[in-house]
Amino acid sequence: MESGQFITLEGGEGLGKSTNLHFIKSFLENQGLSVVVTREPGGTPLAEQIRSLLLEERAEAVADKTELLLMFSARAQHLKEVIHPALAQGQWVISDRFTDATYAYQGGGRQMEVSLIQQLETWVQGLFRPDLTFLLDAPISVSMQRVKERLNNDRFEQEQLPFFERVREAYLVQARNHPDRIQVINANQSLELVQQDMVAHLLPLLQK
Ligand code: Z5A
Repeated sequence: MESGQFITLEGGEGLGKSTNLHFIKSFLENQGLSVVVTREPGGTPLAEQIRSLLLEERAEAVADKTELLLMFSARAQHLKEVIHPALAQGQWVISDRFTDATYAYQGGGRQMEVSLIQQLETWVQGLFRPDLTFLLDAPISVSMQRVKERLNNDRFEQEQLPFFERVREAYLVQARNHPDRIQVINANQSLELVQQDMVAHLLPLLQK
């Protein structure tokens, strides 16, 4: 019987997932909770190897189906080794991305069939879903501005504007389909206001 809570952070590149992951961790630890932070793809030694396979630039084109299956392979390992054991011990788990990213990037960005993703989600996760998801949302221009100074762009960051527009729209569709779980946060405001919004959604979870 799982007793911790599972929180995920989602959104386009550079919108503050990593920054706010650390804020949420400190906030929860100050409430006396034990917190595990992790990320997808990745989170275990094997899943981190899969992450490298997925993100590295390579001469061979990666087939969309290969990419989708690798995302779920890494997720299966992550769930078994990290997420489920931590929750079972009463720890709270915060993940930088989870399955909503698959709907956004593989479903929206790569335009793969959503029903395929739904089938894999059910197969790999059963009924398991995050308790709370923060979707950091802003116009693509904001995201581009924040990441433009990076020297090494990964395989996803080399995509063109229409890809990122589709990713954003697919994330917003997920939020409309799961309004109780996914909280859309305006990432185009000061960090202070972003974090105020997050706290407002974390407080009810603490009362559960
Ligand atoms: N992927 C996928 O395709 N399918 C899947 O199922 C999964 C993932 C799980 C790796 O993700 C890639 O995997 C990702 C999707 C794909 N593709 N890409 N690209 P990642 O999460 O590791 O990589 P990322 O999206 O590029 O994350 P990021 O660039 O590290 O962004 P971030 O964590 O959201 O942002 P940040 O580092 O916290 O902030 C960026 C900068 O903005 C930093 O200088 C901050 O100080 C600043 N910042 C943040 N918030 C603000 C505000 N509010 N105001 C001003 N400045 C701010």
